[in-house]
Amino acid sequence: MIDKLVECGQDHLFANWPAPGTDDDDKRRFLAQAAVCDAGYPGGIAQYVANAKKLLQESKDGVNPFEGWTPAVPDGIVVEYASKEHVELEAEGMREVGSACFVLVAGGLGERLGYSGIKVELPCERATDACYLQLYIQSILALQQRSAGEMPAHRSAKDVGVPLAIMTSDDTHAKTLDLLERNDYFGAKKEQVHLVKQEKVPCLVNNDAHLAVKDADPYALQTKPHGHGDVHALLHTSGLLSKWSAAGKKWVVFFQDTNSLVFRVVPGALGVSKQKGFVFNSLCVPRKAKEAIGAITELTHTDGRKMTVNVEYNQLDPLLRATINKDGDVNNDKGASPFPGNINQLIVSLEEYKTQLAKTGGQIEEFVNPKYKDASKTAFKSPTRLECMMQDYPKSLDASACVGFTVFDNWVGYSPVKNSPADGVGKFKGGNPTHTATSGEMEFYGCASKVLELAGAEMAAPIDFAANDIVVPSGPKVVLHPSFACTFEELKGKCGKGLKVTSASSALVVEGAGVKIESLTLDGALVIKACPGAFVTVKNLKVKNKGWRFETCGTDAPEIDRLRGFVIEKDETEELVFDQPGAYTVP
Ligand code: UGB
Repeated sequence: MIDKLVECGQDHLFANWPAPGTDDDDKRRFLAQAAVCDAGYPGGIAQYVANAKKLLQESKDGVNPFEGWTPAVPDGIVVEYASKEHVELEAEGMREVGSACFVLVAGGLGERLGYSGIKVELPCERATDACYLQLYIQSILALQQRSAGEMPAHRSAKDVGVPLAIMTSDDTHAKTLDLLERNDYFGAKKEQVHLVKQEKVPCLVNNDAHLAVKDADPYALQTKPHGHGDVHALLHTSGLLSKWSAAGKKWVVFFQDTNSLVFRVVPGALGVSKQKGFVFNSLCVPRKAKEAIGAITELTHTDGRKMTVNVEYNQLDPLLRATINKDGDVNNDKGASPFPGNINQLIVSLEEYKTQLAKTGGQIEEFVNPKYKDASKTAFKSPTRLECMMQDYPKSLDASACVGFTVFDNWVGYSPVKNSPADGVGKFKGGNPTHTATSGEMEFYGCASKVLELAGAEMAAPIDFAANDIVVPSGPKVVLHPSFACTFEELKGKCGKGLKVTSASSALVVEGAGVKIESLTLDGALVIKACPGAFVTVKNLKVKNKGWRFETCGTDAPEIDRLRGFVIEKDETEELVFDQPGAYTVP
């Protein structure tokens, strides 16, 4: 390890080492850490240092990564939720879902949110308190259950159904594993869930890519996360892709740690991938100018090359200013950026993906973002590191590869929880989505309510609700458990016309594939739960009770409540629980 480091110009690391016999255990500890970094990076530390020197030089020289490229608004597939086209796409997607594998990237610390735990353990709503990981796993299990007849024909007895891989990091691994173990994997088989851990990369102190040691410990390298792009190399090196391919799987669906709506759009988007033959399909939503989501952009080079890729939010403005719009990243007359926003829900075709990764080892184009002390660009304010992003995968593909994107509306596809209450206030004042725990919870209910409305239900209109100094629309608090319905058509067959929710303060929770609501008038709180095998028809039911109150809470409340700024007081709830299989009619 010492030879390796010296060969790539890291002599400084050993300059102050005392003579043999002194600090030997610390020296071994240092080399063990270096060996982990070496093994965790494709090509090892020497390759990392070589890549870093090149990128740091380019950064110093002010090389524009988009030199020669001109952006344009790309054409994609725009899907209107609940339209005839969408219903057909969902049907197509559901035929594919048994051949899908899911990958959750959850190695990020979520510094912007300021939560002390891991993001996937946060409840996405307080009505049932289901956390993100629970919602995701139960959504996958619901899809798996619907697709039982569509599983690859040659699957082996060992096949555990629709698999989920979770990329963790040192910051999130132990807590993620603990969350799964404590909750019995939320109903999934243990062998169905695979944890792959990304390693951090060494920090760099100068343009020669000298590695940094910690101020307080000269025998420890300073390291930082390398970005979500690591997921590709990890899926390759862990052998998961080969395993999934051997099990007859065809698609890999990537998603992020806190988007409670993602599974509403997965079946339709999978249908698009299948129908269009996309080897790479990014899910998008309309984007507001300057919103912190990447922009899908068509780039054309002066030499004739063309590609449709994500341009990250911090790069879009300078690129537009330097090329087609002196005002940069601004809204059009419809109040939106003309470029669709990448929500990093990606669907790739497994065979092509596996073949491509076998060629590249999963290496993704990297970037470096040093903060210089002064114009000489020789010293950094603090050590920097190389980073990579998972959405940059198509940059490694041939121009002939069938790469596309699918746009859904924000209300149905995208509601992340990324920002602290304080940052949320700034975004709210600027007229932008806040992406806070407050908006995340209300948008989750709002989406379910709107889907019911599209299915024919009469839902009370939302009213304004203020918490944590932001105002969000708050209609009926609807939670449709993943087991209830996977597609719009399935949902419409179970609930729609005949449902009337008369007050915005009402709450409706429905769990179980066997529930069917033929006619119900609700003014208050109603929870219906049916176990597998219980078929419950709700007919001519009227529920009126005191229901639930959403009350704002103070800064002395527990952290999870403080993040959203409110608590639920459940004054009165009608509960219909069916825990034995059978056929029931209510009342
Ligand atoms: N993540 C990891 O697993 N490992 C890491 O090292 C870093 C992150 P952020 P970001 O949809 O809202 C992305 O930090 O990077 C996981 C896209 O780049 O929440 O600012 C982490 O746990 C952007 O184009 O997002 O922006 C989380 O699940 C846009 O799509 C995920 O990676 C934006 O997300 C994203 O990490 C968005």
